[in-house]
Amino acid sequence: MALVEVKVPDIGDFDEVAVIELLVKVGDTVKAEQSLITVESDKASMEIPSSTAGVVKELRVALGDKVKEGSVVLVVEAAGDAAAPAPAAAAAAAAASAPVASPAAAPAVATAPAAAPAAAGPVQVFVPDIGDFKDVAVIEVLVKPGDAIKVEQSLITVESDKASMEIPSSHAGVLKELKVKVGDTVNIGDLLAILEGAAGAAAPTPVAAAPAQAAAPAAAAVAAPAAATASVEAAPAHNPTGTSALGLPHASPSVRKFARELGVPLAEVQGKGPKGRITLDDVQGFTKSVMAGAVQTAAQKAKAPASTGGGGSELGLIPWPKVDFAKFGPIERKEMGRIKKISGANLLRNAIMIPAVTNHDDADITDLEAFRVSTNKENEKSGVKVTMLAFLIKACVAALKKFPEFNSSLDGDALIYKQYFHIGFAADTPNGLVVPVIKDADKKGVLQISQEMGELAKKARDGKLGPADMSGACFTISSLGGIGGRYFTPIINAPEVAILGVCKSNMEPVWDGKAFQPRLMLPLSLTWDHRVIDGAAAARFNAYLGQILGDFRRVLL
Ligand code: CAO
Repeated sequence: MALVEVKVPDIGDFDEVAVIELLVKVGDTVKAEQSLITVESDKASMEIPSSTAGVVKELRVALGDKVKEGSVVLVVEAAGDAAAPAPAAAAAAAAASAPVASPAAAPAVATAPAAAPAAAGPVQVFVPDIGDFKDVAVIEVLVKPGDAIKVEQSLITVESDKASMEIPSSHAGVLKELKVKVGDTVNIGDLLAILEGAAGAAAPTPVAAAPAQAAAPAAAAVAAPAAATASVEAAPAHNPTGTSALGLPHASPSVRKFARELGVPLAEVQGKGPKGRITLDDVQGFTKSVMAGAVQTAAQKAKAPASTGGGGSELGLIPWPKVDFAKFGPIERKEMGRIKKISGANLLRNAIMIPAVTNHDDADITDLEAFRVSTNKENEKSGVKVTMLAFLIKACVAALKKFPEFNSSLDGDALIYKQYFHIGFAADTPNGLVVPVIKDADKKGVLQISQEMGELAKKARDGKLGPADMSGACFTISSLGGIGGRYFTPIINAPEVAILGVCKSNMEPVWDGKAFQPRLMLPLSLTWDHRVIDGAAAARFNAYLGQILGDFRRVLL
């Protein structure tokens, strides 16, 4: 069994390109033509194939090493005599099959549109010699009609299974027409673009093809300067974003192809290779994570409902737990109703997007409750019951007038101050939570508000509220007073900037300076948007509400 040194074939001007990926390791059995390493410049990446089949005995390059034509990549114990060409022959064979242009490229350069000194009219730009590549796919278009194009500026990116490269313009000028699009396949001599006002030209050298052209004396004179520049910048730049200079994710052509076949969005794969490069393992790992539900692609997230079951990972949160509840006991699954789904999505957005703070306070409503009870007694026959919530609505209107930022909404960097006073109130219905709105509460008395509330609450329970009944609120009150509880933290009903939560009043001993007095205390919980309201203003708002509820005559002031 012969030991064969596999060398970097003719990569022409790609002098000292960096090894960015090792695709095999010692002990691996490799086939002839199998890719061994990936090298990369800023405009092309390519895989270097094996010239012979056999078992890898020794790796002579490491990641980050610079290689050039003739550098020994590894030593292979050849599988058989026939497959063990002499080192020189191996290099030649590799050169012929390598994903770079073969020496045959030279004539093409000579026949490609030659330098067109100061051409004034339209100039055609053709696909130059791209060596052994046939029917390569256009994977990216880098320019658009109207762009001012410089000589050597990359126009498109093409990719085969072993290399990707940018095709530069042979001329400068304004791009009049691009003759290819993503998905097209191109070959040497295909018309690529038409430029206008073209002036000055360079050799039409696709970067990866340039080396071979440079190897041909006729081409060297024209092609060398630009191609040499490209290869000097060959080392893959540090790119913490994991994208190449092209804006493409760093990945070798074969990895790109693999990802395409699986439909993996490469831009979403975290590269764990050197300098964030995406490896085959990364693509496989990403695919497994998506299949296991641990990761969602951007497309999946876009489709997921903004509810507990679907969203979350876009915020960097761990996925919602999936539990087989039936394992623990009998269950019944019921779809949520329409209102719950809609209000759930709104609540989630508001809870996440608003920097909300809640202030808790108590209001002494002893006298107000006595007044309410006596009023209801007097009005017993009218059929309208005055509720505590109606007083609260009036009290809130007074507080909104005194603290106008509570009656505002955010609009970008501006605040919209409303000069009307529409107050929403949360109503519990068999179908879920709805928020009917008392319009122009500042212009209505407590009796009228009580009556309207009763009507709206009935409509809500009957599922008959229309959009007009539920729109336009400036501020919302959520009262659990008829049910119980001490305090809670209501969620702001965007685009409002505050909400008042009210719980059940209780008789409590309150110190009056001399003795404890039994007073009816109403727990208030004011949640406010900290982008608009400060804590001091919130405390003042609550204190003012307390004063009004303690002595309702203040509403008249
Ligand atoms: N403290 C003590 N008792 C109170 C009270 C309070 N803060 N508020 C109301 N009560 C009493 C009422 O006086 C009434 O008693 P009586 O029947 O003896 O007169 C009883 O509780 C029932 O009141 P109510 O709830 O029917 O009337 P309301 O005006 O207080 O509320 C409405 C109307 C529609 C807001 C209410 O029915 C409702 O749906 N509340 C739930 C709101 C809600 O779900 N909020 C949570 C949103 S966040 O998930």
